[in-house]
Amino acid sequence: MGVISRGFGSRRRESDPHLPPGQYLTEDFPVLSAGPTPAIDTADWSFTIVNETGDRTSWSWADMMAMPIDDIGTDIHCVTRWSKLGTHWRGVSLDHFFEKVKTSDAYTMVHSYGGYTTNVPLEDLLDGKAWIAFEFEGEPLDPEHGGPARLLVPHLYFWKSAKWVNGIRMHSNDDPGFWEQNGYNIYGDPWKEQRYW
Ligand SMILES: Nc1nc2c(c(=O)[nH]1)N[C@H]1C(S)=C(S)[C@@H](COP(=O)(O)O)O[C@H]1N2
Ligand SMILES: [Mo]
Repeated sequence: MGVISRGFGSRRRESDPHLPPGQYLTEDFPVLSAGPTPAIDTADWSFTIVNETGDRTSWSWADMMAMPIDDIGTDIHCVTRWSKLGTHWRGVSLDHFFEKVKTSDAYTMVHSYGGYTTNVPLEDLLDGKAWIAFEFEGEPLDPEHGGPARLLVPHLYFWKSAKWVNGIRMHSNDDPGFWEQNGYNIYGDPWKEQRYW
C-alpha cells in the first residue's frame, strides 16, 4: 500500500509540466547562503545601478516603495534540484529601475551586501522577467532569504536571485560572478539543465 501510494505520488510529481528536468518538489523553503546573513535596516538600504561611464543611479527604500509594486506568482528552481511551485512575492520590476538608466552594455553583474555577485544578461532582467522582491507569501522577506530585498529572476536557477541585493553594474562582457567562477553555468536555464560548466 505504502509503496504503491509513494510510487503514484512520485509519478505525479515527475509528470508535473511545471517541473523542469531533474528537479523535485519541496514544500519547505531551504536556505542556501555562501556566507553569514547580513543585518540591513531598510533605513540604511539602497540600490544603485552603475553604467559603463560610471554614472550612478540610486534608490532608497522609500524611493522603491513609491514605485509600482507587482504581485508575482511564480515557480522557483534551485540548481541543487529542489523546486517550489506557485510561490507569491511582491516587488518592483527591474524595468522601472532601468527606465532611469542610460546604457549600451548587454550584460550585468548583480552585487549584494556581503559581497555576493552573479552575472545576468540585461535582457533577462527586463520585460517583466525580474524584480527587486521584498515580500514572500504576504510577509516581509526573511533576512535568511535575502531580506530586506533580493533579486528575483525566476526563469533562471535560483542562484541568480541574489539575496541582500544592493546594486547592478553594467558590463560589456558576460563576466562570471561568484558561483559562475566556481563551476556553475554562465547562464543557468533550468529547462535546459544548465547547472554546471
Ligand atoms: N547574496 C547571496 N545571494 C544568494 C546566495 C548567497 O549565498 N548570497 N545564494 C544563492 C543560491 S546558490 C541560492 S539556491 C538561493 C537560495 O535562496 P534561499 O536561501 O532563499 O533559498 O540564493 C542565491 N542568492
Ligand atoms: Mo543554489
